[in-house]
Amino acid sequence: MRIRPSIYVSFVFLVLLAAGCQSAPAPYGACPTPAQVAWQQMEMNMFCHFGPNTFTGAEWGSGAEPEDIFNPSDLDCGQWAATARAAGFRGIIVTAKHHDGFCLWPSPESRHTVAHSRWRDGRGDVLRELSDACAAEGLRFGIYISPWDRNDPRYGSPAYNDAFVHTLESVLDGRYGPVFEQWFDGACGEGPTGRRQEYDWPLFNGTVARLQPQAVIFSDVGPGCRWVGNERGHAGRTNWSTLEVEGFTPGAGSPPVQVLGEGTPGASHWAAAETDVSIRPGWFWRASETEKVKNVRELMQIYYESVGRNSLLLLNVPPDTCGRIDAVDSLRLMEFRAALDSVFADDLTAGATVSGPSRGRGFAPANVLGTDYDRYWAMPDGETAAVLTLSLDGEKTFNRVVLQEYIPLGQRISAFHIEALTDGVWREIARETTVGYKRIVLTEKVSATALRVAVDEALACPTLTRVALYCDSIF
Ligand code: FUL
Repeated sequence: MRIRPSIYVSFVFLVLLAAGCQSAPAPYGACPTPAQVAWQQMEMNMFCHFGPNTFTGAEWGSGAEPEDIFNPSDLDCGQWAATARAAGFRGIIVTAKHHDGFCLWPSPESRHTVAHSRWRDGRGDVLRELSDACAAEGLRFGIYISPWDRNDPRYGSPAYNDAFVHTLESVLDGRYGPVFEQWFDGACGEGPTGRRQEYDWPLFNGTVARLQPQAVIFSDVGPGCRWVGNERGHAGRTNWSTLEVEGFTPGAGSPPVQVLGEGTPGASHWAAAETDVSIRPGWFWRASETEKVKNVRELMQIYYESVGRNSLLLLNVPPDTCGRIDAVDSLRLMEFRAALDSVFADDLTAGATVSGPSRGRGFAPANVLGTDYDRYWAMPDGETAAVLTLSLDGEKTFNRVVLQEYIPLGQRISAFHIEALTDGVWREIARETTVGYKRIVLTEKVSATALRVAVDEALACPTLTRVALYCDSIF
């Protein structure tokens, strides 16, 4: 006997209903692609500014530097990658070509490259060594290529856009393996002819998408992820991963920096914020700035205000003239790692129980405990406020509350507050707006036996995949 599909669907629905199982909420608004979710889960990556500026001390090279100026005495990309991995970074992005136009690989499109330098008799290739080193350390490999080029004589004419595509092709065609992020700087200054370029962004983005479809493309306005709007290391306290991009372009045509820092609620495009900041005052290594390497307190603050505010952190740690990460920077990174490990060692929700409303079986409040990202709590459709109560396993002292939404279904929560139960009295300890992939709420030190997480407003029924409590006694 053939069962009609509609009867079959109704039957399955009735069985699920009888079992009390609910379906997942429908995705809300703009949602991240699986590649964007995987990118956000990296949380911290290392940025490496390296090139002629490392040897001249300039921040923006003129493009007229002789190729021979690039001559690292002891390039050791294995040391960059080992340092990055030990510090807890998940990937490295290198300035393959900065504004001076010098290419760290033998680009066939240019004469201003490692192949025309005396370094390793013109046979060196930083991208080859770094991509191999990243693969060996289990790190993902990313590329910064500046469209602004102060060396290329074609810059300022339509021919440059085609040349730039060939430049991209010679890096992204797979010869250096998979690239997880393509970083496009919005800067658009004058080239050697004194002219500015009209960038063909659809052509550039299309080239990356064609050659490395999984790569997340960074620019002021995405399409993969967006600039956070400052280089000081903090995202907006309110931070939506959605952004209105209609009518905007990278660079001079980008949205105001405050919008970049906060995103746009309910907008039609997903472009989460990336916070790029340097461990040193400048982007490139300089002996004179070694004493100004940021201290652990500053790095922790940057962490809380980037990763802890629904942003990815891209921390620049520039290699020196030897071609190695400076020992001072490396030591600081290890101290930073040790601090993170000590703060986040013990989740004080261990042994807690959670009560509250939910969508039903499969989406229970208890799903906010534990680290399985794909098990989450959710409310029924149309219900946009709810309170979860955590009964802690005895009295716990904490000052960091970590919340995480299940972003594959979109970012939803727009207002929440937290209360703590101390000596039988409930007291509000935080009132904030967005959560997103990860929110670390900084509170005063609280000793409590129970916690209420109240979602006050959401754009659609809220989800939470994690509530965790920690005590930071250092900062
Ligand atoms: C900026 C550039 O002008 C800086 O030199 C640096 O590369 C920074 C990450 O982006 O736009």
